[in-house]
Amino acid sequence: MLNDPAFPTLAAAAGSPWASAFGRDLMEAFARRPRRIAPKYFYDAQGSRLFERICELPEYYPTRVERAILGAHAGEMAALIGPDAEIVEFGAGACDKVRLLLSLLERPACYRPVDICASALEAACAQLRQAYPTLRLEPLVADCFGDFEAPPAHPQARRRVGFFPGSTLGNFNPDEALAFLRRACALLRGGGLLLGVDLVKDPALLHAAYNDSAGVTAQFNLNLLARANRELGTAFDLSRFFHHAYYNAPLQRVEMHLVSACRQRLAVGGLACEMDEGETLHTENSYKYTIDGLRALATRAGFAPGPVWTDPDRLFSVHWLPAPGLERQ
Ligand code: AVI
Repeated sequence: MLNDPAFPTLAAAAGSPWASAFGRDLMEAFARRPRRIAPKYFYDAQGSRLFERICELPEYYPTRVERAILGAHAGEMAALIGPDAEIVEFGAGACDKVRLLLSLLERPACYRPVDICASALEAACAQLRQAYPTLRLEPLVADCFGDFEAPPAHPQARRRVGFFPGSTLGNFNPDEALAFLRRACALLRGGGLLLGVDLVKDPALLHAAYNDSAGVTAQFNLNLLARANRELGTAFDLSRFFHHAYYNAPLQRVEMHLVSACRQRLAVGGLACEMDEGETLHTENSYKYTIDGLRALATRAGFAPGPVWTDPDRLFSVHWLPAPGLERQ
């Protein structure tokens, strides 16, 4: 699109903030209809803080329930991970759930948290260093969901194990989820993946989780425009947009949108455009899986289906997915 002669004004000069990935993707989002942008742009420092607050909300059950599952079964999980493992956490954020495992692992070779947000990763690693002074910590600032080049396996590691909690897999569409799992399977050959995935459930519970009464999810969603104002110099008037989240049952996903409260003219980089009243910028999908559906997807990606743990209400699931291949001696 950016090279499309029909949109000559979309090109941004090198060095301009509009030449950044966020700048280019935001321009592209407004240049076509329906308007949508990838949810990874929620996570600047402010968005990461808001997401941490979401995780503590009473309505947002995934964090609480996944934590309870990990806490109840960490011993079994650590035994499956085995000794001398390199742990790679995808989209590690605050690196807090891994703590439930770390102290139970046998001689972990190293812990490699990967996250796109440098400030969140730095803060998390400073705390981890205090709590686990002997742990070899090798953080990596990278978009592990894009063209992620994994560093070579740690020389002392017998196997590499992925940790991907929080149902972030649900933020990919099914093709992206399959592609991510295929890449992870190749990266983790001889080891495995410990994966947390949110389950299909009563839509009322989903609605409450993404429309919390304190309005934090709304702030998180609107932060995307606030971030554009900060980083790209746009002049989005946040009072002219509102948060909308609903469960799209046929597609098994919660959709988040920013809805234009009125007809408005917008300048997005070199692009002048309009948004009609009620028109939306689609900011996130959060797919929900059945246990069988997730196992079928993981199997297509090359993993073997392993044990699955869930809570008594079957709200959330954690899967151990072995990645076939030889482990190092
Ligand atoms: C990070 N991700 C799994 C969250 C989710 O539930 O899809 C992001 C989120 N969006 C709104 N609330 C939380």
